[in-house]
Amino acid sequence: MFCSVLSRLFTAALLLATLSHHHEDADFYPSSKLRVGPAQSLEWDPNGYLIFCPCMGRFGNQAEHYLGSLRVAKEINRTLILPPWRSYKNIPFTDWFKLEPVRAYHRVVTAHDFMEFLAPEHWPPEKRIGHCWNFPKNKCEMKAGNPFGPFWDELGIDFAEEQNYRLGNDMDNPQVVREWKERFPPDMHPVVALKGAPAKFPIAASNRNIQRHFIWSDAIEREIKEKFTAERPFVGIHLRNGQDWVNSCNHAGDIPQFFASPQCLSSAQRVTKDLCMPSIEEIVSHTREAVIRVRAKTVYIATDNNPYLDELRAGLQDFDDVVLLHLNPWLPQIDLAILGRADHFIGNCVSSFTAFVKRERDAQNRTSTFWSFNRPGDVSGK
Ligand SMILES: Nc1nc2c(ncn2[C@@H]2O[C@H](COP(=O)(O)OP(=O)(O)O)[C@@H](O)[C@H]2O)c(=O)[nH]1
Ligand SMILES: [Mg+2]
Repeated sequence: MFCSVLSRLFTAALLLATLSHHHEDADFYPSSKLRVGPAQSLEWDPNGYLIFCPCMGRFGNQAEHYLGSLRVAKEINRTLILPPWRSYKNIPFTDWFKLEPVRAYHRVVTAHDFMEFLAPEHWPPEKRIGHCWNFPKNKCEMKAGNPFGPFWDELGIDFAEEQNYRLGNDMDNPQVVREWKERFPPDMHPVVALKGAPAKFPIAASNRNIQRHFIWSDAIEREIKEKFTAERPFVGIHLRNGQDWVNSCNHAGDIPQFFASPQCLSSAQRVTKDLCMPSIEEIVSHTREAVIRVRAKTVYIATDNNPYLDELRAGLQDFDDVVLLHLNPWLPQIDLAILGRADHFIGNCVSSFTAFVKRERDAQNRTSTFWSFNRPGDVSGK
């Protein structure tokens, strides 16, 4: 029995070896293919546009800002120019997500289409105003430093002028919405370009369900179909434990809120170190419980650092037909998309990477639990 687990692990390790090398971007990114015109003719929106730089943090943080900004655009009735995601370079929105489902929420146009088809006539260089929150108290400098400079540079945008704005981001408050409209009338400000997202991190609870409009692109679907061939049912687990996380969690004891923690904690509860950094005993026993509950054939392990393969193998050795799979994909979005479709998901309540998966699963009515917080039995029948 142990041998069979070993051989399966060996297969998983082989998979790991073949999948973790970095592809040439051109193999994957649809945007690197020949560009074609927009799917529909682009008409200028007299209600104006909004664009921001998703310049804070990595994907999980950016996604929360993105959802919040979509809500702002909808409330102030401007078309959202979908900014590229910011990694080591700009990644067009449509490389990772479909456009049409977002359109079902609100009017949007990709930044590339906007710059190619609308900006030359309607937003010429001399009219490009950048807006910073609470400037001039702080310096504005729309393009100072990384990622700000490269983000706008890659879109071909320089600013002729910089202006101050000081508005709230609570879109549940009609007064805040009114103030936005007063500050930015569309005839004076056809395009509002913001240095940062007009949204909270962590995401406002009322904006979480906007995630149902984020559907993985065909390119991501193809990658998954090719690479994730494990047997179902499967349990997906997210182990956030890189050095940056270990350092952060040292500050996480007995505080009311930390990063994405409101996704599981009420304001009356407190963050604990275990919530941020679960023990190996918790990881093993929680995973075991999920395996039993969904009768899993596979445990899919996603992590930024240590997959704890040895510990999980030892802890699950009595389940002789359960395969541990750790693909370590070159693109974190592959992990996100796979975790999204697990039969049960266990994540880290403090992590915004987990939060992305949790929101997607909630939209699909799939069960999720958090390390050191709850157990599969608590969320059954959902
Ligand atoms: N491939 C992969 N990358 C991860 C995983 N967890 C974290 N990362 C990487 O670490 C980053 C963490 O930053 P962020 O997304 O802001 O989430 P947070 O820091 O956990 O709130 C991610 O964007 C990924 O680049 C994982 O399970 N798989
Ligand atoms: Mg982060």
